[in-house]
Amino acid sequence: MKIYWIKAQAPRRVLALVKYLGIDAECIQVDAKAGGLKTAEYKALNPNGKAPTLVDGDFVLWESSAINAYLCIKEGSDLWPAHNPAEQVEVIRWLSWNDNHWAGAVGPFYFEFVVKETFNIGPPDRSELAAALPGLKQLAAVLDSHLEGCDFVACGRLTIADFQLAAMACDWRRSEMPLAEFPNIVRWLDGLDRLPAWADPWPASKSNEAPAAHDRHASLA
Ligand SMILES: N[C@@H](CCC(=O)N[C@@H](CS)C(=O)NCC(=O)O)C(=O)O
Repeated sequence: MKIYWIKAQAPRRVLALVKYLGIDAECIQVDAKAGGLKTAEYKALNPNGKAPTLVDGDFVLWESSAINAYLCIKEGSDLWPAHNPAEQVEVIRWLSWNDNHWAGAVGPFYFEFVVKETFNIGPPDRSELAAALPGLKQLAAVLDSHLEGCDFVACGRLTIADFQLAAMACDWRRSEMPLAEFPNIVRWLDGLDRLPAWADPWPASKSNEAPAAHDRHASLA
């Protein structure tokens, strides 16, 4: 099984799960700056020209949440509750909330402070963010109240929804997201950071990494 990745938030969700579950995958880093995501060969796998992409034999899959569900099904992990419909829709609810609301609210901050630096496209422009503040605070209030007394977003345990929602928000301090006033979100993100697979999901070298299962049973306690 191959996973194509770049050092960015969407592939991070998948690489964290690969490491957390100790999956024996060949993780291939694509050189995005050299145009590696836009070659005809790569776009034949992922027509979006984005990462991550999973290739498992003849099966090709893109979109980090779908890849993570696939990996959990394959590994028999309840981070995607394949056999529990009530839990499944709970996870889908938060994946959907992320893609339709939360990602759009944290994204502008993440772009100004993280993406621009990663791709060397200039300094952050804070004037772009003023208009995004009220929307982010409104959604953060929803998430913060949901996380009251909970360490995880769904099902009372770690699921792929946590990796999905945390992928940009985890950089809130660096990105100047106004999350300090939302203590349950801060507690949740700090808890995730104590998972070695989340804190450092990146394979050690450019390709052919098989991450160890050393923290498969890590807890957030
Ligand atoms: N919704 C997609 C997002 C994929 C995506 O936007 N990947 C970004 C990195 S976070 C990328 O490959 N960007 C490079 C580019 O667009 O050239 C997923 O969750 O997999």
